[in-house]
Amino acid sequence: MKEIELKIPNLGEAEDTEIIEISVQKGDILCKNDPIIVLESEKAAMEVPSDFDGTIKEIKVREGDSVKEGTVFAVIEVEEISQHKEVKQETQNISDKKITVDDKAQKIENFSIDFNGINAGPAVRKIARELEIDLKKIIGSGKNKMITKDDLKNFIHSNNNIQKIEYADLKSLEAFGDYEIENQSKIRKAGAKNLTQSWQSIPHVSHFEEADISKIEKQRKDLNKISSIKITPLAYIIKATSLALEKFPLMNSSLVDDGKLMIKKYINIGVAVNTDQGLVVPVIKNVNNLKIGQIAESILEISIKARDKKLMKDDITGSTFTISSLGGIGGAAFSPIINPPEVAIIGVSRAKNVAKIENGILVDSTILPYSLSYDHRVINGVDAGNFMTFIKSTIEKGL
Ligand code: CAO
Repeated sequence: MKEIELKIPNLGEAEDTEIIEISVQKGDILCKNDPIIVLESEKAAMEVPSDFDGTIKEIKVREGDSVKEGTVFAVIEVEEISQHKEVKQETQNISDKKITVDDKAQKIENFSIDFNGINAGPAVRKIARELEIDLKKIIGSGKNKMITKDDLKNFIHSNNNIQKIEYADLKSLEAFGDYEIENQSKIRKAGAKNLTQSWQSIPHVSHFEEADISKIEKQRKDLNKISSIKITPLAYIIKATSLALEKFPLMNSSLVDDGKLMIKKYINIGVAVNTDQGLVVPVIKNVNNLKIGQIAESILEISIKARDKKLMKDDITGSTFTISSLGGIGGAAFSPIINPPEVAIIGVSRAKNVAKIENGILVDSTILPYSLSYDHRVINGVDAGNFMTFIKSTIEKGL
């Protein structure tokens, strides 16, 4: 038998990752891919599974510990690898060593760049975290646009009005009755911070519209009779939105650097999914190439992954536009908050059955209310009106 140390894998966003659950204990017999711990970063919760069949000999971490790539979190006892495999492993190690020097140089070069493309050293990141400053807003003056301490200081001086999230004072509320205190998950806390920042820094306008979905409802119900997965109205809304984003690329853009407009030539739609840990926004990539059934499949897949804490970095990054649907729950209308660096978001409410007069005849119709919140620095009312009207006519024609 042989003991192997299990280490935290590359998480892409290794900073500030916390263990929220340890799923095994000493003596547990595991199969390869059985979950061992659950990590939570600011963007998602994810399971770290076992790479081996074996028995847990030791757990080296506790719930609540912060960890990063390489941290040893457990020791597992596995069957000795055969000699043939060891020789192969040795050869592999030698060839690995050949690339070590170059690899190290590469790592040093990339050390301060995270997956968001922010180039800053640990000290600058620490101060930024403490002061809740979004480093994405600072243009670095160092090599490879590295953000220096001076860049950070200058940003702080010129943004004296940065507002922090406001919290009520617990003491002042204690006198009025019994209560209990609940800790908030990292995802909820990060969500609160991002939403506050978005609301405070982007001039939001909301535009409301309704579409008659009677035609697509009939098609959807017919499809559901033969489809192995449930198709909801959301799949149609995502499809219509992707067509509208192709026609109105301004909606598929970001304000970057010192105010330039980056218009993206790919359409990746983030879908807000409600989970026990809070709201997460997994992304359906290149939606415009997908058919309704494939979109429905993707919605199902990402929501299962989100709720099972299986989302990886690639699942939650790269969205160009977001849709938040409360259609399964209820409500007449709402104005969603933009998910930066995007410039607009659609909110979908619950469809209702109404009697409508069509060519002088009273007909049963299903009407879907939906809304668009947009960044008024980039989009004006006419753009928003055209975009929403296009979605309406696309849906009403039938997809
Ligand atoms: N109007 C009427 N009915 C609707 C509807 C709409 N706009 N949208 C969905 N429905 C129906 C579905 O057809 C389904 O009906 P049946 O149970 O009869 O088949 C039911 O409502 C439940 O749908 P769903 O919510 O499971 O599926 P979805 O594809 O509409 O949504 C998902 C998937 C992942 C987006 C959703 O489950 C979710 O998490 N929504 C919450 C998102 C959220 O919190 N947004 C708020 C962010 S702002 O803080």
